[in-house]
Amino acid sequence: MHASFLLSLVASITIPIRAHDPLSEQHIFGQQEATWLQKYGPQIDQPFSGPLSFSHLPYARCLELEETKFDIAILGIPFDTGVTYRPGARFGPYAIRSGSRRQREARGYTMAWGNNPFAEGLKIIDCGDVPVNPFDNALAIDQMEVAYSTLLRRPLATPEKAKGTNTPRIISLGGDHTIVLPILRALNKTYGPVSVIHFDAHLDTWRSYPGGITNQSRVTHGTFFAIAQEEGLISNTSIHAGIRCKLGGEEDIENDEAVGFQIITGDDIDDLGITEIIRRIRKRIGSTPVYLSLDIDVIDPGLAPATGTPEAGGWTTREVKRILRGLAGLNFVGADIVEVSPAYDNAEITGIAAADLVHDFLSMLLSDRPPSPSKPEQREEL
Ligand SMILES: [Mn+2]
Repeated sequence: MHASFLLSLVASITIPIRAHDPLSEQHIFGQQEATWLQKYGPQIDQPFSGPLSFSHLPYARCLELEETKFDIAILGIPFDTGVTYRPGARFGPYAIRSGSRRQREARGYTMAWGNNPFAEGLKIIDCGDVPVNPFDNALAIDQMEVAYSTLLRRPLATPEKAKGTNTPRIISLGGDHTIVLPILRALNKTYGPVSVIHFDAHLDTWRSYPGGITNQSRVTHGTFFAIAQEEGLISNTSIHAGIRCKLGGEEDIENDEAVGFQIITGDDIDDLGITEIIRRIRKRIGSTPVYLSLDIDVIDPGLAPATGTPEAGGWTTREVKRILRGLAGLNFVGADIVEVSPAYDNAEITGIAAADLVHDFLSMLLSDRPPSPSKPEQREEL
């Protein structure tokens, strides 16, 4: 076919653009003198653009700006000098925020929860990172406690929606697991001893790291729960979920019980199932004030490789998400996700999983009860 014939054919089927149509390309591209605002309106942040805050939430340096109020704060705690194996979790808050970029209020609704945590009328903001000292752990731990206490004492932004509490809640982005010791110290001043729901491959209740002969060297990401128990920060009603690490022996389990924990193992996901795991956690916690701590290494390294002490044979991200849905309605005083160490990540797998779990934390904190697990009438139609 001759080229000129093709061109004339294309021309004949093109719909003519009308110059007076405000949506016509001729009209839009013809406005050479218009400013961006006149021509295109607000400078929106797209999922892949804009400054980095969790899920594009408003960002404020809350520790410094003492008038800043919120109901739920996202707080980065980039501390990683308490690890026993791979370092790097100081970049966890950055990785989780980066993994959250496709989450935002306009796309915050999930079928699983039946809610959009960003559209419930509560003020949720990203309070930035605690400037922890990377050279002196004693100093860093005090900085973390002071930061957390400072935010806990902040008045709520919308107390009328608070359902009986005057205390804001903080979702911390670690950092290695050591950050939970100063967090529990801060929570203790407001709530007294709390229960802990602890998702992790490891117990984190060891009394000390071998060779640690000074008091400060006892404070690690594997010992903080034992120290918290010695300080009276946690009640004897805590529970682990997902445990599968190798131990020194049965004495570790006896010690764990003395620290106040029951154990749900990694294998229990097959032997008990998700529904029974949820039932056991809820029974253990009851109505006590409870802190949720999720070590990303509870998830299988195939699905969350970027962590400091990976353990094979873990839970899937989906299984953890389903258990979290079953915990809504417990008396949560705060939550964290820790041990994301993005130098070991591939294609942001771990950062995206962690960000998604934080979205679940928000839905969980805002729900009075677990969402209905299924809609049978709809399922029958499928
Ligand atoms: Mn841990």
